[in-house]
Amino acid sequence: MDKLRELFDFFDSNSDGYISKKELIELADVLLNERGLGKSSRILREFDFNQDNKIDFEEFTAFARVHLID
Ligand SMILES: [Ca+2]
Ligand SMILES: [Ca+2]
Repeated sequence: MDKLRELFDFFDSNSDGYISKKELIELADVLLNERGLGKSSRILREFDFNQDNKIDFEEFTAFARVHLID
């Protein structure tokens, strides 16, 4: 799962260990080809399990399992 870690770090541009809503916009754009706040809000609603309004690595893994791995 090293690839996921790399991907996570890539989108965690300020390296605080979380993918914030702002960073999610970039992620949705690059990985899902969908622009805008709406998509990042949807990802947050779906995968922000502990509801701290950002995506940690564990939540990102769940996201990747659904959206990135066929
Ligand atoms: Ca971050
Ligand atoms: Ca979270």
